[in-house]
Amino acid sequence: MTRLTADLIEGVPSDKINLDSLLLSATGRNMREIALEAAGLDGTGIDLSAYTVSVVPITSGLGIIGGFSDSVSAIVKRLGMDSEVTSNTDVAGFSEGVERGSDIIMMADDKRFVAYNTRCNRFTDNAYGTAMGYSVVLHDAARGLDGKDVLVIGAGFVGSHAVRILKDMGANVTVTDIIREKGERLVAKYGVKFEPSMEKGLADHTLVLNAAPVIIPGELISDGTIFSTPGVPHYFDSEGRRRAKFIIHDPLEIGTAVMAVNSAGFSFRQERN
Ligand code: 2YJ
Repeated sequence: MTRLTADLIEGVPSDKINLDSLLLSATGRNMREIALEAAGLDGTGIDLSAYTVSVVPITSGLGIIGGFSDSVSAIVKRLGMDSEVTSNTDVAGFSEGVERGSDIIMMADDKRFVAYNTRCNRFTDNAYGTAMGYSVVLHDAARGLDGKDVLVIGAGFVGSHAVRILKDMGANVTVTDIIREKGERLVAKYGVKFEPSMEKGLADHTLVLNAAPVIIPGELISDGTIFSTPGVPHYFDSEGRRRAKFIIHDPLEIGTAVMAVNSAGFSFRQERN
């Protein structure tokens, strides 16, 4: 999994890219609506302001990423939740969040980024949130995926979740990965297609979820392609930007928002039943 850097996320707390306007122009829905849809909470009337979140800075491994916890907290606040970064780090920070009575504790080390729901002892993670969020974005931007051909680039954690989610949405999924065995595992598991050549995959598709750390030369992109692209590094040249209909990417927010709302959904459903 690619490690984020302080410069990648520096614009997140101030919402420099204005994610809502990007999402609204591509999908007709804003971040909050996409996250509710991704969490299966559309139309339930869930009150996100009833949830409190603690974000715990984690020093293990390569350590704190400047601005990471503040970015996560800002994203969660934009959804309407109450959020604070704990003053302690690591285990002391987790304890602080629990003692404060927070409903959700969010924290990331170099391997996992999780949201833990203290009301029902369940957690959800960022790979799933990212795959679900970007799949919903592609679904909405394409005005539905049933029977449509979708290319997933990358068969890692996010790509594997995305393959399953997009298939469940009714798409005809083709996956490509530079490691053939990874792609073929998904073929065996989900009955999707494998395309060894990313170039050919891109030539044959106008709906693409890119979950790989790959920079795609514009000349490979088919005119009118919708890219839902969590992959970092994120770069499209001017030819790629000209050919693509939409390129939807942000460094942290879509995955984080979906995992926070997923986590709220655990206790919302439990308490409603
Ligand atoms: O608390 C901190 O500041 C750090 N321990 C954060 C570490 C963030 N983790 C990563 O960048 C991981 N590679 C996973 C991030 C997944 C985002 N899609």
